[in-house]
Amino acid sequence: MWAEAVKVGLEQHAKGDLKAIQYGTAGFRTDAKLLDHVMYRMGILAVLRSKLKQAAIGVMITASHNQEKDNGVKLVDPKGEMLEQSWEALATKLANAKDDELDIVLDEIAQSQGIDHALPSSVFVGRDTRESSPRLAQAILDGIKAVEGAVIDAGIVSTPQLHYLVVCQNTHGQYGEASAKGYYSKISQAFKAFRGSNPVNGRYSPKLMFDGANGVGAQKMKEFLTFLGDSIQMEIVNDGTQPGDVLNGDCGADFVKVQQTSPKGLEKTRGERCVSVDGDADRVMYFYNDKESGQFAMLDGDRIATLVAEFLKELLDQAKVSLNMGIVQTAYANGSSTNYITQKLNVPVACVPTGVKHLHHKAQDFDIGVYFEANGHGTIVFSDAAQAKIRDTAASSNSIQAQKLAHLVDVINQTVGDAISDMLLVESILHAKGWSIEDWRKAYQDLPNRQMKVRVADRNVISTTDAERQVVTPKGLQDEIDALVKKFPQGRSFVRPSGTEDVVRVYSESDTQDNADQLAYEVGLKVHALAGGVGEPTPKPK
Ligand code: 16G
Ligand code: MG
Repeated sequence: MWAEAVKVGLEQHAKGDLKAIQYGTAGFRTDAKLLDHVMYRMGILAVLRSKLKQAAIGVMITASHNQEKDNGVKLVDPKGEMLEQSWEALATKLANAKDDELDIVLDEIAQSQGIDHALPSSVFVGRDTRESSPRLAQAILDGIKAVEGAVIDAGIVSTPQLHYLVVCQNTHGQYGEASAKGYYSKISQAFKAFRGSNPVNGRYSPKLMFDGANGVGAQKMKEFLTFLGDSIQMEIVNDGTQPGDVLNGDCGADFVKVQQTSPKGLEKTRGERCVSVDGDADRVMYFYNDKESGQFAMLDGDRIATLVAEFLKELLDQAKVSLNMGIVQTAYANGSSTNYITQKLNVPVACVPTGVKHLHHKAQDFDIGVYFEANGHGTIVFSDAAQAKIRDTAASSNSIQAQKLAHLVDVINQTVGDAISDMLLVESILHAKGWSIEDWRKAYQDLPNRQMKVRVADRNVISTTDAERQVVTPKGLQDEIDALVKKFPQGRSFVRPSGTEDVVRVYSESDTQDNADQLAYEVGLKVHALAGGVGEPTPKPK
């Protein structure tokens, strides 16, 4: 049956002799010019997955914080999770099948998975604002159509909105209404109910600056504001409407995090609370420039995790609701944040490999799992029992704290990290505490750190263990790193192959910025020497 079904689409969306591509941490991601056939095939695969799961599946077209010329695609599983790992391999196999063998590979997948073609399917397709996205969305729709799948074209949405739609659909509206309006209404109502009528409290002011990375986040934030009314006063910059605006160009959450500096348009702010989101609005970064000195200060995913966990803990205690809570981080979490969590908050903390799927999965071990990557991706997941307990307590007691908790649960997009929902969560907490952004930052002092890339011939020669904190191969590299780390006060460093770019990443922290830079540099040299470095090593820090 496949040969006939895919015939028309194959002519239009041929792979030809394009080179192989791999389903990585966040799906397929590369130059948009190389993705047409991949999209067509992922449309087909999404239909198969939907038939297998008898549930709606999501397909999101985005390359997140990558440059405008790139694009990508990721599949969203029925409960909003990232595509199951065993299917990543099937996706890779299907994407790389020769054109004239596509029908055979499809047949193999369908057979091995026991897929019943007679069953119905439903696929939500969303896309970001990239110029290539409409064309690539069409290739996906063609794939879905080829195998007679049912499609819901969500148009331009943020990645977290697409996850939300899938979950709403699959819970038959229990999680919320499966529409953009449903998303805005649910979150904004909960936000307003939590906050009450006065948008000002103590040193908290509802004014903030929003950097939309010239992407979908800016568009969606504007739509959101019509629901939020005057509960927030926001100025949006980098909204993608001005000539010369470039997606993620010197702006956005990734730029702010990696460069440790203000994005375009917000360099001159003084004291204002600023927020950056990334190209598909699933990461958020807070920052400000000091009122007097102009010094830049950033509050990243680690800060959000500690703020949220501490606040939830207080509310749970006050509401006398007993639930276990844990925080999930990756090796990129600043050492100071981990110390703060274990020593001050007394909350269990787990470390997992980079990538949302690992964090999300681990967070489900707790009644309340707070997970954040330092890069600003994260959310909070509540078990069904935890939600029921919070709602029952809110309904049956006069505890204002329990009611507040119930509202907060609805501010949070539990389906995946969501920059805008996370931002509203942070705003809720700062408001409740009457805190300025400086107050928030006082909790602990970040250790200076540095991230760096090293180009190597094959990044897969590096393998790691212990949640990426230890190198296994190449042999000897870990001993070298250990020896270097010992030379630096409060030194820590690890290296890992990137899942999204053809590089090895180096991370270091130490007592001063100079030391962190020097440690990263020296570790980078070792990687270059022992792992097949290409070109010149990174120059010595100034
Ligand atoms: C992807 C991941 C993100 C991770 C990043 C690391 C998802 C949806 N996204 O963007 O969680 O932090 O990759 O990139 O899993 P790297 O492997 O290139 O360092
Ligand atoms: Mg993103």
